Amino acid sequence: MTSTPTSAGIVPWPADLATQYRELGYWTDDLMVDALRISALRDPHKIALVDGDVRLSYAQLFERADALAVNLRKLGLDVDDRVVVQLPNCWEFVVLTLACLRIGVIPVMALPAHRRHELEYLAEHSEAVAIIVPDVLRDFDHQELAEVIRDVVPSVKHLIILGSDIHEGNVDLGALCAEYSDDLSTLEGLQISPDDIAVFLLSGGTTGLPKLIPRSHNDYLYNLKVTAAAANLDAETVYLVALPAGHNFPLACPGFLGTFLVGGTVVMLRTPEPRKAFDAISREKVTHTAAVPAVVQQWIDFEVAENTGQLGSLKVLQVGGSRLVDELAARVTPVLGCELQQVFGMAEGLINTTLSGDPEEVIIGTQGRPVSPGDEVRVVDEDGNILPTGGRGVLHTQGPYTLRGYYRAEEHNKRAFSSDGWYITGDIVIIRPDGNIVVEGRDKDLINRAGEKISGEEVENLIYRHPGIEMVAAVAIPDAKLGERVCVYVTLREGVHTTLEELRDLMKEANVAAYKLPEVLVVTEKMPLTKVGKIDKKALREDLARRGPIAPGSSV
Ligand code: OOB
Repeated sequence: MTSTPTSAGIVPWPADLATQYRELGYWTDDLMVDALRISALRDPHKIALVDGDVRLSYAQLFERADALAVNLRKLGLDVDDRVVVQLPNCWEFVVLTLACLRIGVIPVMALPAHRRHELEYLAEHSEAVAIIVPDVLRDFDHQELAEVIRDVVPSVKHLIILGSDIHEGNVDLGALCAEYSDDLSTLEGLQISPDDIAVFLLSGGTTGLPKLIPRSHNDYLYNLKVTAAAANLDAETVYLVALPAGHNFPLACPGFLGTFLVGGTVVMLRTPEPRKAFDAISREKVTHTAAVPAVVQQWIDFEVAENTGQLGSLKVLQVGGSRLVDELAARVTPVLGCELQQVFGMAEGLINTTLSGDPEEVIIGTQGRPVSPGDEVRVVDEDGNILPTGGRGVLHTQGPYTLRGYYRAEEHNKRAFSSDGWYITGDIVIIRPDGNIVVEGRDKDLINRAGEKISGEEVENLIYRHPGIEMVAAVAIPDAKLGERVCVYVTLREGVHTTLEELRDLMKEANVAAYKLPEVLVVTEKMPLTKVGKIDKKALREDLARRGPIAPGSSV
């Protein structure tokens, strides 16, 4: 691979695989935005993007993206600069993504719930030159937080704010999208290679803070193509973005970018809350959308209770992010009247899906199979042996759109990848003889709360700040609504007491995303330890199972 500006800290694909991916046509050496622009040129008057009353044709969408790109260049942003993006689902998010792709600026896709703890680290680790956030959202002052971060992270030069209350010295994102210029010369001749990084996604992260996942133009464009084909997207598709748009799933699997690739229409909605989502689906005649199992549960309950009949246009509901239990899977088509597509994916790359036309038993009982013939998967036992078909173990993968290493994470990469460079997913699976994968559990220190991934270690590090805590372990407690919640086990120093509230307050003071706060506390006399002296989380999970249901908010 040639040395490109982003190559520092990036692990490239081995040369032989890269050659193979090109020969097989997976990598086309196109830039993402050039591929997307073809849809715009095909039918410029077609509606590309809907956000409430805002309706943008393809021509208007790309005009705004160009305007923003020119204005970002004017601000001084250059190829390979990184910007931390934390925006709600809105048309500006889409315009910004396209503008960044156009000028080789790399968005770091933060999540709406992230707070100082996460954002400061992301800005620092990516050496971001700008932070792009709303002024105030859901009573939280994002602009103020961005100012705090700018003051402590030297690389951050610009705060670009969405909203009406923009402080002096900060830049108005709305104005940057609206100030057109006929002079697009600053967009010409930029040195962007298709092997360069197009976006940084965030890993769920099993150790401490989230890792940055570099996605190149070649790999991510291919990701769009294969997932769009697997979901049967075409120019008639109306795709609803209801999950946070910076997540790989609604962003690119196929998500809003995949919908543009085929010339469809994207509808942005700020929340998957059933009443709003159902109204949007019926108003815009949405055909495809993506949800996590916790949202599916809400939608099914809502439809059963209200009998809305609003989902007549919906053809495909993609469900992924965490395991969809078979009982819920079986209710999707009867209650919501659409096809179910299970999606077992990861921001790191590999996407598996069931396909339309699969037997019902496959759609309900499996998480599907890899979307690309270039995806390689294997199942490995505890001793590192590759198991024969049907064996239960950890899934390893490599392929044309699966990363070879996290960004600037040399030590972590040694553990997250096998010696031959395959990504160790940490998911415990069975691959059936027909190729479909069933996710049975996981072998990674992570809590999956309604699709949001929480690192056990990160929670523990924060709770260890409490001087009275002797030992702490964060584990998943099963939950009917969200799949899992965070439970912490603690042992205390002599004479110390603590409460769930106190530990939650401690984490709030550390300014972490609220979804990471523990919801159940178990105070115990003694932590179970493994032979090597580490806390035995398997024993803790068994202990939780023995205790039976514990309501969220409880201490026991
Ligand atoms: C998606 O991506 P991430 O990066 O937030 O999380 C990946 C992890 C997987 O390794 C697995 O542990 C879990 O989330 N997961 C599932 C699942 N889909 C994801 N576990 C069981 N069943 C499923 N269907 O979550 C993601 C990215 C792209 C598309 C869809 C989901």
